[in-house]
Amino acid sequence: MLTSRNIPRHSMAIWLHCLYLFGFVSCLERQWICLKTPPSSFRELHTSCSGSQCYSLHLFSCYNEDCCTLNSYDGTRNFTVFGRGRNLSIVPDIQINEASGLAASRLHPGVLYTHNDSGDRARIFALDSEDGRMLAQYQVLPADHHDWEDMAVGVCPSEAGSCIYIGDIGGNYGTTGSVKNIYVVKEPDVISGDGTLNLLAKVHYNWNVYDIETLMVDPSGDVILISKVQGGRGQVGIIPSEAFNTSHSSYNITSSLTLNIPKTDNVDPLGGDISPNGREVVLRTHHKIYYWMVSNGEYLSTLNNTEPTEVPQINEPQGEAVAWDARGEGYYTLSEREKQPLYYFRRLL
Ligand SMILES: *[C@@H]1O[C@H](CO)[C@@H](O)[C@H](O)[C@H]1NC(C)=O
Ligand SMILES: *[C@@H]1O[C@H](CO)[C@@H](O)[C@H](O)[C@H]1NC(C)=O
Ligand SMILES: *[C@@H]1O[C@H](CO)[C@@H](O)[C@H](O)[C@H]1NC(C)=O
Ligand SMILES: *[C@@H]1O[C@H](CO)[C@@H](O)[C@H](O)[C@H]1NC(C)=O
Ligand SMILES: *[C@@H]1O[C@H](CO)[C@@H](O)[C@H](O)[C@H]1NC(C)=O
Ligand SMILES: CC(=O)N[C@H]1CO[C@H](CO)[C@@H](O)[C@@H]1O
Repeated sequence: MLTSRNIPRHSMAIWLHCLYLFGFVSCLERQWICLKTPPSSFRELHTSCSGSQCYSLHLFSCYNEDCCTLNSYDGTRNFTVFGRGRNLSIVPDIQINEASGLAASRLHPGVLYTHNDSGDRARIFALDSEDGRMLAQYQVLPADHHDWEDMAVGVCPSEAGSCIYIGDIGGNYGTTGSVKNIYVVKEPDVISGDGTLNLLAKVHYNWNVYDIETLMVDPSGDVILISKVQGGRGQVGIIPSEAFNTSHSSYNITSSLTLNIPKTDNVDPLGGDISPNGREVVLRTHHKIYYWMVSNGEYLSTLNNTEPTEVPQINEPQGEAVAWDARGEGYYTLSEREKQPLYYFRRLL
């Protein structure tokens, strides 16, 4: 909302076509105008009203506005400017009490998928991204759930369509580390009730790392895994899309590169996601979210030799999940434990 609660940060002017009702502002048309000189604070420059509809020119700093998106901009775009996170809602269903992965549907606008950490059955949940409500749950068949730690949505490996990739990749599997399986199912046609998703492909990978909590899928269907290590500088490995060619494929990851993030005080990273257009990566550790811009699909080398930009995050009790929205305009985070808030960080420029 356009209130003085907006913390001044980025200078711009905005034309709004707004409806003022009972003290709330709802903005219909919006157009950004870039300014050369920063305004000192939020200021309403001009407003003209007819009935309950108003057009106003505001000078303000867009930090956490709720109702306005970018329509045009003068060219010098900084992709790494995201708003302070917004608590969209808590996820009310108590079955979702250890959400360790999160991914946005590419088929069903406004739907997010999640799953519990180790201890649950082989199932995923579909959530409403606006109010966190559980819309449906799906059993994945045949599949086991030892320690599912991340999921991603991307192109299917062998056929057209949008698929969900689920990683049984965590280190909570007995004394031997992870079971090292990746399951692929097609996105459900319908989001409702209790359903089943049949396995489209499964890869068992061999890789000499113990624990993984980050699984990402790029636009070609290649799967990128990052191991979780003390200090956070895990290994980045890749399983090519072609490896998902039978229901019991196996693949050996024989080379990997070291993740380039500032050293953390924990065992990191905890989750990541590639944007739908493949050009951006977000990755979370215990206390930070990092962002990379990636060109030409060079994920491994970029994650190895480019320093990331830190982007906003909100401390969560046990946050492991991060996911781009289906249009790549922002990212969500969700924490483990019951009734956690779903946060959304929207790109501002
Ligand atoms: C883009 O924005 C980020 C975050 O605000 C900032 O750290 C970075 O320096 C900016 N880059 C450019 C080129 O202005
Ligand atoms: C998030 O918002 C919900 C209401 O939608 C509220 O119940 C909850 O307390 C909020 N949580 C935090 C941590 O702000
Ligand atoms: C499946 O892909 C793997 C890895 O690319 C390859 O070695 C294997 O020959 C393929 N199998 C089939 C049946 O295509
Ligand atoms: C993969 O590694 C296993 C041992 O971990 C080995 O038995 C197998 O031959 C390897 N497969 C390929 C294609 O290199
Ligand atoms: C890139 O990976 C290599 C090989 O693992 C490693 O030696 C190097 O330190 C990494 N570079 C960075 C900046 O992390
Ligand atoms: C309802 C349910 O099965 N929830 C599970 C979600 O995952 C956590 C984490 O391991 C389990 O403890 C819950 O039982």
